[in-house]
Amino acid sequence: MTDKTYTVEGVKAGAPAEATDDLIAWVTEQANLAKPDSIYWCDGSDEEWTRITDDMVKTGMFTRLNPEKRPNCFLARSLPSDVARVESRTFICCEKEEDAGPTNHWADPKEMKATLHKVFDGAMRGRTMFVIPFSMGPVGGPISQLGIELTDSPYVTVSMRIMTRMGKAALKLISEGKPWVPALHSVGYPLRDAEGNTREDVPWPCNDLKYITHFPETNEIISYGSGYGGNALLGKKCFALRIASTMARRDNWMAEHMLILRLTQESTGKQFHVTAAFPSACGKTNLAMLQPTISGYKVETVGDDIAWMRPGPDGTLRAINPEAGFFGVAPGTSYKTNPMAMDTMRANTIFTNVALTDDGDVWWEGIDAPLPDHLIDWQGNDYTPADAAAGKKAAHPNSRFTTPASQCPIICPDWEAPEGVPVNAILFGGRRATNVPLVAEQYEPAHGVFIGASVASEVTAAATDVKAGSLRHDPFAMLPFCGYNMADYWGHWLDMQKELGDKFPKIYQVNWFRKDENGKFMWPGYGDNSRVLDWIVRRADGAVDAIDGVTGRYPKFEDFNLEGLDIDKVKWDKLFAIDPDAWEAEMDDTEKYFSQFGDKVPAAINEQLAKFRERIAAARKAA
Ligand code: GTP
Ligand code: SPV
Ligand code: MN
Repeated sequence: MTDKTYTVEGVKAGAPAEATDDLIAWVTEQANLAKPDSIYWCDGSDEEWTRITDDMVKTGMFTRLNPEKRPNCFLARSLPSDVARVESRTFICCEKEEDAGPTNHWADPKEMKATLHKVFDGAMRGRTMFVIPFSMGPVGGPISQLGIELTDSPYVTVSMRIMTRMGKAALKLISEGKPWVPALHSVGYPLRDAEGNTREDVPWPCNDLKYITHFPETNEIISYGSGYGGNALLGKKCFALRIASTMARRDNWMAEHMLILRLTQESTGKQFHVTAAFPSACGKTNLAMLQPTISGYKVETVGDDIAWMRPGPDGTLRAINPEAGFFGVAPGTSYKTNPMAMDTMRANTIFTNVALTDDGDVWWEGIDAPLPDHLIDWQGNDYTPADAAAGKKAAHPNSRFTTPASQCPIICPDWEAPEGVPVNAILFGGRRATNVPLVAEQYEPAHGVFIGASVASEVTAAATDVKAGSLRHDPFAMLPFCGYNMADYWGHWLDMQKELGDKFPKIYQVNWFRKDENGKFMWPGYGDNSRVLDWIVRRADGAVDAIDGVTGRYPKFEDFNLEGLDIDKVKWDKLFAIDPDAWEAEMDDTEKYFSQFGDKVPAAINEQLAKFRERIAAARKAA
């Protein structure tokens, strides 16, 4: 596309006719700094996808999978130093440090821009800079937003084609003057230095020095040094969560780390929409594509990771999925645990850091197929059952599939409805081996916000620099993703509840991960989580009572559908057991956690903490 020409570093470059002068000026400025050899404007076409992926196969960045088993699918292997988000190198750059808050890494915007200017100087030498216009949410929708990512990574470019609405239609809206978020990205591995010395490219270029930076006051994103996931696909966590959460606060909406699903009650045809926030790698994709094990319900997927929610004209809260694809955790995904995800990724999918079978298919720990005699592991080495016996993993624990949402067999017919779906219930969960019961309903709206604010979860492999397995606070599953002060964010939730009144969805705490004294999960999880949804729907209908408890309102054993499960009253009581001492300790810890936010903690949240302590005291007395 070379309808317009302009000059970069004294060299003529082209742009499509829709590119405005402002946009060309911005692209030119970044190109003069990063100094790519060429600039390519993406149109989002199939032909473009084929050309770029063919090229990547030629250069060795991609391995083409067996076209008979996985048509139009590719495998990428990253470096061990670049396998997940790096929270310690993620920065919120705003004028006042307190606006980033104690849970974010803060940097002064001017100083950070100066630092980035240095590392970006010449960062793209020897490479192509891709210009990626994209829409988060259906193009032109009232809740949707536009952006442009500049990147020197073809991997990022083709991934953005799956994860966002990328190309011509988004550019057209930008050319008409719609606001857009600039997002600059480089892997930080130029192929030539300032003196003209060259080096060969590598299959996974990146840099040991990494910066993932956000400027919420000017809606800008700049990312350097990583090519992986949320560090590099800037529409996802950087835009749709960190920048969008600050936009949402200013503009009265919500940007959340949540899946969205539709549950249809087959007997009545009634639809019920649920959103759920769980920390990274804690089961959002699984729940979003749930196959109910009880009869009478159908689940359809709207989104698996991010929800943008706005009050609709009828006063209900409406949610859209701003993404167009799923970037899902591969290990543990199988026809047993998530058949719909397995079917989604049969074609047109990018696999990153999974193992390769001798017949050109993929393999990972927990997939249906047994461990073959030979594999190529995620680092490109031979892998045999002896390696497995030695405890080595064939696929990286944070290996992922990048796949179009439209291919999901149970994608909701309204998943692209521009005005979103009305939300009826909101779930918060995490991996909790102890303390937290299977399900609890809020006592009142502020209690719901308290439930979100006090989420803690065992850390997974989704970030490289946090100790896996340890328990950490992850309020609203937004700890790594909130673009402003976390306590102000709780205040924003309380404000939204006030605005919507009775229409604001009821909040539930769930935990699929409680373990017994032998370290075994007590709840079967997966498809059986439909039983929890069933109870929530019947609560909404006013069809069942609940029992008031310490953490919230619990189902009665006799009301809950346990048909076909090996769960008697004894086991059930263990799933809901409350140890007052353990909860006292947990509340002490929560209070200490809250105290770092000082007087920013909303009064309503401190009140909920006090009420919680009263309920513990009452439980002690009753015991
Ligand atoms: P991000 O994409 O990182 O935000 O995470 P996610 O929340 O979408 O994670 P995902 O659904 O991919 O989580 C996968 C992990 O959760 C796998 O290890 C699953 O086996 C596990 N998991 C999901 N649902 C359940 C469940 O109901 N019970 C148990 N025990 N494990 C589950
Ligand atoms: C998460 O870590 O919550 C993810 C994966 O969804 S990434 O996009 O890499 O952040
Ligand atoms: Mn996520």
